[in-house]
Amino acid sequence: MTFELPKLPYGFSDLEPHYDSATVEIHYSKHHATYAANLNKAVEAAGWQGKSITEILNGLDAAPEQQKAALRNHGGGYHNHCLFWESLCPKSTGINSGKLADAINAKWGNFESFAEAFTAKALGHFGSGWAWLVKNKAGELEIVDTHDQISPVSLGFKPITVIDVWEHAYYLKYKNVRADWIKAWWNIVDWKKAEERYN
Ligand code: MN3
Repeated sequence: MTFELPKLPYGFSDLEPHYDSATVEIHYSKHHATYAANLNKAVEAAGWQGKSITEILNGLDAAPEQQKAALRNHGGGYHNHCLFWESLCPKSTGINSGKLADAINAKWGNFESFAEAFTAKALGHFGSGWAWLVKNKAGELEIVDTHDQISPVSLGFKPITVIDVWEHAYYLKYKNVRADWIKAWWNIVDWKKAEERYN
């Protein structure tokens, strides 16, 4: 199996003004594409053709020693970005009802408290990485961050939604001000997709 860039569910400019078209285009067609290309090289070198991306990310311990880092970095980079793009939409509907909304309210009291906690995690992440809303092995929601291209799948979590806080994800528009990118991200979160993943 060759891993390919997934088709974006919107055009490069459709997330404006919250996510600028130049960043979306470069982020997708350069950064994400490079992870896909390097993942394919690592898969071939490891003789791991035919495995799915989740099989790869769940099975890193068993990877050939020389390909382990490449599979972790490029496999994670490939899959994290697939999840990231799928988690966005031109106009966020918010989340008012449904099982995910209930679980968020049960864990954090209300959506605002959850949003505060999630923003704090994304803002506080040191260096390159990601902040995630995940379901843990016990089926409970958690907010976690991962460094570089570590995948939450490799850590036993089921991803629900995600923000990329590498500088390449926001520097063109938001420069060094990660807080502004996080604030903008809330306007383009696809909660229907998150709900689908949660269920
Ligand atoms: Mn990125």
